Amino acid sequence: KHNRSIESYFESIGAGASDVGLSKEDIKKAFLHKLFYHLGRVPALTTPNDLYTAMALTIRDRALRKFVRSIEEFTQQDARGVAYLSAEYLPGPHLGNNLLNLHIVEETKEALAELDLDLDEILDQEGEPGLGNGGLGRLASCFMDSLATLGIPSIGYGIRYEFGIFKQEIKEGWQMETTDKWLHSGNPWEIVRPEISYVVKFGGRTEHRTNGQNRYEVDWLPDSEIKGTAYDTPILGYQSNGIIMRLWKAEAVESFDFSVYNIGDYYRAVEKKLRSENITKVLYPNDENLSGKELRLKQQYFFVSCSLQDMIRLHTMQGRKLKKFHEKFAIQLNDTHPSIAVAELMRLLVDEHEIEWDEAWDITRQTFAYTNHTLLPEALEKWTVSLLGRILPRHLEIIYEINSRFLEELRDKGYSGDQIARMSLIDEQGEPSVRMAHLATVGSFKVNGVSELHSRLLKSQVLNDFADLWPGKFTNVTNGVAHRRFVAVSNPGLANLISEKIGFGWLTNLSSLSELEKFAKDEKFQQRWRDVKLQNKTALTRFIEEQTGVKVDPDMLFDVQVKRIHEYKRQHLMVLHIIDLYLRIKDGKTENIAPSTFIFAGKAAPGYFLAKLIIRLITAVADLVNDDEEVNKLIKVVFLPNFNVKQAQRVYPAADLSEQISMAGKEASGTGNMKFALNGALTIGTLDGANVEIREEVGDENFFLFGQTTEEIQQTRREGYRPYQYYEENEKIKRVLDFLVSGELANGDKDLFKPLYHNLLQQDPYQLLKDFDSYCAKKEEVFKVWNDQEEWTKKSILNVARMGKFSSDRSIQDYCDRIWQVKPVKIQE
Ligand code: CGF
Repeated sequence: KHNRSIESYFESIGAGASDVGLSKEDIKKAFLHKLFYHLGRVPALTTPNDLYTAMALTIRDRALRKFVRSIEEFTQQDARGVAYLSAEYLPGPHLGNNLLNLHIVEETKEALAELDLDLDEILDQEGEPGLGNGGLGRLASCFMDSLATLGIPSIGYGIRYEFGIFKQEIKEGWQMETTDKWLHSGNPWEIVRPEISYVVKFGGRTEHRTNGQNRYEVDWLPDSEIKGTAYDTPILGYQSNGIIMRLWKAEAVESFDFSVYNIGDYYRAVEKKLRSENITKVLYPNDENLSGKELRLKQQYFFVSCSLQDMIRLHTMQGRKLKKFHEKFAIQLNDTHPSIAVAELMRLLVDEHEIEWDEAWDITRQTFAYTNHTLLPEALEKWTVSLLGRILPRHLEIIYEINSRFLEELRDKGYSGDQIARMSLIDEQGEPSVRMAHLATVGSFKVNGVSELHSRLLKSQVLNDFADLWPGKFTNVTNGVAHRRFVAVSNPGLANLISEKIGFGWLTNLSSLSELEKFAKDEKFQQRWRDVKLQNKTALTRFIEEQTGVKVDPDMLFDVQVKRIHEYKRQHLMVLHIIDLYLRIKDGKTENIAPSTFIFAGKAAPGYFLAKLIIRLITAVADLVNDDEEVNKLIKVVFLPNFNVKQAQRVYPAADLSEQISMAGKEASGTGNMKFALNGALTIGTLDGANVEIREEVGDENFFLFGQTTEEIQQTRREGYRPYQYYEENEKIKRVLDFLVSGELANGDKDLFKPLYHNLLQQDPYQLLKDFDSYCAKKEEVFKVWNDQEEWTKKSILNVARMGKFSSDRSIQDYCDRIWQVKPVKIQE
C-alpha cells in the first residue's frame, strides 16, 4: 500500500504539487500561513526573527518536497549510494542558497515587497550552524551542495553540536571566546526524527565464549548506554535533487528511571541524563591538533555508531542481505575523525549479525574510502591504547585482531621488523597508541589526498609504506568549492555580469566560464567588472566600520588573508611586510607603494598561544598604522572579528588580492584560495596545496608566485636552517624584527611580542625569514600591476575565466568516477 508515488498522494487529496508552489502568490500565501499558524504571530507583533523563521519554514517545505521526491526515485531505482561521514559541517546560512537553488529569488523578493518587507533584511537575520572549524567542515558542506546538484544518492552524517565553534570577540586586541548559541532562536531548517534513534554503548568489558554451534562469540557488557536521535536538514541541489544532512544528538537512554523511588536516586538519574547529553554539547575548536581528549573519542564513536546502525537499517529494511552492504553503500571517511567506523562495522557484522570475520573484513574493506586532509604530524590522530580500551574495549580487541592479521601479511611478504613497526596500527614508541590514519588506510579500498601536491606528498611521506604496498589504492581528488554559494549568492553583481555575457550555463558547468576569456581586454567590460568590485568593496567598507570602527577607502587595494590563524599559514609573514611598509613610509620613502588596506580574519584555537599572539600582533599593528596620519593615507590594517561563512560571503567578493602564503608542503589544499580567485581576486602565493593547480590553470603571468618549493624547504632544513643568520645578514629583516620588541607596538610593551620574536630568530619552523625577501619583492610587483588598472582587470577576468576546475561539482564527479562508482539519479519533475 506504500508503493504509490508521492504525486498520487497529492492528487488523491486534490492538492497537486502547487501546495508547495513556487510562484509569487504561492510564496506569499505560504509565508503568511507560517507566520500566523506556525508561529502564532499577528503582523503588529512580529520580530525580525519571526519573519525570518516564517520565510525559512516556507522554503524548507519546498526543499523537503525535493528531498522526498529524490528519496522516492533513489528507492525505486534501488541505487547505490554514498554516506559521507564527517565530524564537522559548516553549511553557512541556508535561506539565500535555497532560494537560488529553487530559482525563486525574484518571486520571493516580490512576494515580500507586496507585504512591505525586504528580502535582504530577512536574509541578514539568519545566523549559521558553526559545526566545524574551517576548511574541512566547509568542504563537507560544499560537497553536500554538489552531491544534491549532481543527483547522487547520498546522505551526510555528522554531529549536532549544541554549541558550535566559539564566537570570537576582540578585547583590547586579544581574541576572547564566547559560546556559540546557534540554537538560541530556534533552527527552522531541521526536523527531529525521534523514531530514528539508536543506542550506543561505552566502556565496560567483553566476554568471550563459544556457543552451541561452536561459533566463537563475544559479548560486550558496557557500563553505559546513550541514545542518538536523528536531526535532518534538507540540502537542496541547484534546480535538482534534495539530500539530507543527518546529525545525531545524544540523549539519555531513559530520561528518568521510573524504577527509582527515592529523591537521591531521582537526582542521580537526572545527572546521568545530563552526562549523556554532554557528548554532543560542544565542538572541539582545534583544527589541526587533536589532543587525545576522551570526550572527543566518545563523540567520534557516538556519531559513527549511530550512522552505521542507520545505514544497516536502511539497507536491510528493503529486504537486502547485509552481506551485500558494500554493493549498496560507499562510505567516505572525512579525515580520520570517523575512522573508528572500520572497527565498528566489523563489530556490527561479526558480533551482532554473526558474519564470519573474513567475510566481514571483505565487506568492510570494500565499503570504506578515506580522505586525508593533512600532513601535519600534530594533526594525525592517535588514541592511546589505554584510553581506547577503556572507552571501547571491544573495538580495541578488533583493532588488535585486524593488526595481527595485517602484520602477518607483511611478514609473509618478507617485510623487515622496522617496516612492520612503522606500518603497524599500534605505535609502540612511548605510550602505546592506535594510529587512526593507519586503521583508515588498511580498512579502506581507496585513500585520497585533496590536491595533486598533497596526494603526492601523502604517498611519498606520511603513508609511503602503504603506497608501496598498495599503489592502486591511492588517488587524488582536488578539492573544489560550491561556486553557486560563493559567487552566485555572495556576489550577485558579478554573477549577473557573467550571466549577461555567457548565459547561465556556468552555474552547473563551471568550465564554461572560459567563455569570458574573450572579454578580458574589452574596455567596457573591464569597466563594468571594476564597477562590480567597487560596489562590493564599498559594501565591505560599511561592514568593516560597523564591526571595527575603522574607516577604509574602497579605492585602495584590498589585500586579504582570511583563514584559521596558524603559524604554518604565516599570517605573521604578511604582518612583517606591513611593518616594513610602515617603516618605509615613516622614512618618507613612499614611492611605489600602492594604497592598500590589509584585511585579516580568522579564529585561533583557544589553547594555541602563538596563534593568539599573532592576532594580538595584527591588532597592535592595526592600531599603530590606522592612528598615524602620516601612514594611514597609504595603508590601513583591519582585523575582522568572528570569521564565519556568512562573513566570508561578504569578504571574498570584495577582495583584490588573495594571500595564500603558507609554507610549501603544509597546506593540504586550501579552499579559500579558490573562493577568492572565483571572485576575481589575484593570488599572491607559494607552491602549496591547490595553489599549484590554480596557478597552472590561470597561468603563471596571472599569479604572483613567491617562496621556496617543498623540495627547497626540505633542502634548507637538511642543510641546517639558521634563521638568526638572516637576521644578521639582512638589514630589512633585522629592522622589522627589532621593531617587534622595540615597544613601539602595544603602548611601549617591549615584552609582549618576544615569544614570536624568539620563535622566529631561534627556530622559525615555517621559514618566514628565508621567504621574506621573495615575498616583499612579489609585493612590489603587485603594487606595480595594481597601478595599471587595465592590466589588473584583465588578469582578474582571466583568473575567473580559468577557474572552471575548482567547482565542488567537479570534485564530486571525481569521487564518483575514481572512488565510489556511483551514478546520478536525477528526479524528473
Ligand atoms: O582541510 C584542512 C583544513 N585545515 O580543515 N585540513 N584539515 N584537517 C586543510 O588544512 C586544508 O588545506 C584543506 O583545504 C581542508 C579541506 O580539505
